[in-house]
Amino acid sequence: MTKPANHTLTWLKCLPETAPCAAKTPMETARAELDAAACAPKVELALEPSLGEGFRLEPQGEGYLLAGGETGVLYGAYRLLMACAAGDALPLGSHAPYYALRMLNCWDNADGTIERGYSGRSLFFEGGRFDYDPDRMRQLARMLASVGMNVLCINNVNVHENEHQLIEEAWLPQLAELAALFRPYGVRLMVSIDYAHPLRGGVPTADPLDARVAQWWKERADLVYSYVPDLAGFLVKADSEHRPGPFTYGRTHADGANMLAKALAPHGGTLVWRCFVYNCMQDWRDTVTDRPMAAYQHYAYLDGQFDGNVILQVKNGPFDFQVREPVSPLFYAMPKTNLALEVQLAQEYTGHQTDIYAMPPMWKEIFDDLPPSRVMAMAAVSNLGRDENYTGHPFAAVNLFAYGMTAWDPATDPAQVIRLWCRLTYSLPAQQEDALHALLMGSRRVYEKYTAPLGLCWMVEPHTHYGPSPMGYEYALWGTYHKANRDAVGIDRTSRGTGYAAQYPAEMAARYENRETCPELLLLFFHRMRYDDVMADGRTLIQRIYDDHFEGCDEAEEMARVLASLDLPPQDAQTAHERMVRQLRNAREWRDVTNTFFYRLSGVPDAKGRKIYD
Ligand code: GCV
Repeated sequence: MTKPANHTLTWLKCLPETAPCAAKTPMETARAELDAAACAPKVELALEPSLGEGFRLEPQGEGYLLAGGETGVLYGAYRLLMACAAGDALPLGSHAPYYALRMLNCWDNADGTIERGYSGRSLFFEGGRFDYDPDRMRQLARMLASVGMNVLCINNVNVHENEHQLIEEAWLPQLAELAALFRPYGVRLMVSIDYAHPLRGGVPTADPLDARVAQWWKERADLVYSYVPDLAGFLVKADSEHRPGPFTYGRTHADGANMLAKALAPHGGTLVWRCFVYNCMQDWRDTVTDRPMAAYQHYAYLDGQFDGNVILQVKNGPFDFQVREPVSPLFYAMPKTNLALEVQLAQEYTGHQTDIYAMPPMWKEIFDDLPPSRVMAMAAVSNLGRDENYTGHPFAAVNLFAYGMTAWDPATDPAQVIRLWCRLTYSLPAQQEDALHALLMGSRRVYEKYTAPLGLCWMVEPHTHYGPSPMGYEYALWGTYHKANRDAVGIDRTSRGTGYAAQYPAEMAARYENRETCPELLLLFFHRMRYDDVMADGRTLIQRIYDDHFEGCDEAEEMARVLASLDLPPQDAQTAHERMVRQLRNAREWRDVTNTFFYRLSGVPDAKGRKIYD
């Protein structure tokens, strides 16, 4: 394969340019990183297995003692080096990750494409086979370990023909080679599997309660683990968007997940089962089915029925990674089940890594509503690809960085983590660093303002999900409707409507039910409102929609001015500027299409007399 001339290092600029390649264990990697770093103080390492993934840093003589389990020491070394580079206080004291599994899910296909990928082709595959640059893999492993990620799922949850081979004899030696590159960084691989794989292996059914199916998976797991003994486990998308699953056999998802989990259990593997299950063939005339209710309906009643090594992976919101959604009600409904929170770094609905969209403030809102203790693991859909800078837009790396830090500690402050990324990535004068920081902190809200209003969702260009299309999903099969007419817009999801709000605990349900207490930015998620309904600040809904769209677009233009004032490295500056031109085009298109759409329906002019096309 062709190697890019130079692998831009984003926040790894704070480390020596080359990743250690001779180290065999995380402890050896930690030693090599510390020895190679110019700025590192004298550090003695001590292995204390009882600390596991945690570490303790304390002064010792003229230097420091860094004690930890194998990977704990490595995490400690990275935190220490990052603190040195940023000029921050060293992370003295004891530290341990909040979640045991901190996963990155790549949606990479063996043909080299990436589903919803916006930073080039796959880092792992090309032309229907493995194809990677080992140096780049080490750099990637280092990126993940430096912020505490410990599981990398390398293939798409939509498993196609070729990817079946990942757990077949032909590819297992190569999977083992790849795993060996990540092992010294404490990163374990995971693979997405096809629930119906036994059908290809001569078993006439994939019924989870059929002994032949369970036996097939047991033998398959034994085989896979003979090559990769520390594989983290399998990731499964079943009965979702045309993927096969237990429903075909009249079985529940507990039946399916537990059968697979039993095959993994002897090897210490985890079965991660996604809960993104809904009817993607809905008739828009059907007014009873309300898509956000689906996950709860499919899973809540199964609480307590899953094996100990099953984790149900739930998207943060009940729809699908929209700009603003409430937290999925499933998180409150399954106290006896292991749950993982799934977020999406790939900017599928949030600007394709063209528009700037820093996610930490959004994740903070999720954790404000969802106590971190409700979940036991975190997963993020990757935004990585073969582009030289890994993430397409150089600023999109902030999301990868912050995700790792947040999965390590959900109390991570968005402002601080964004500040740290800015500082480690760019050595900007203080004023410019402040400007970049403010730009990133505000970027999500800007994007939100110029796209669909107040939690309405889905006014995007179908399939690509970039750019406005107010009617794009209105008569489609996906269960994503806003039902705008000349008087009103939105679906009533209260007890007077679909009843979705009742899936939440009583206090939250009551908050959402009532228009006065419903968070303003979610009003159109929960309520159908008339354009002349008056908002808390006295504006009508229609005026609020117009104002947000004009403001969002103006703010994007201000972002462009700020960007132009920053002394970024030439390559990053060029990429960011090119993308900003497209972001501005996008913002204007969203503003005009959305405002015109509502103006044509409502006939209400803008109270401030700004240009709305008719
Ligand atoms: C991997 C959405 C995306 C799909 C994705 C799916 C999922 O529907 O558009 O590309 O498929 O989510 O999360 O499984």
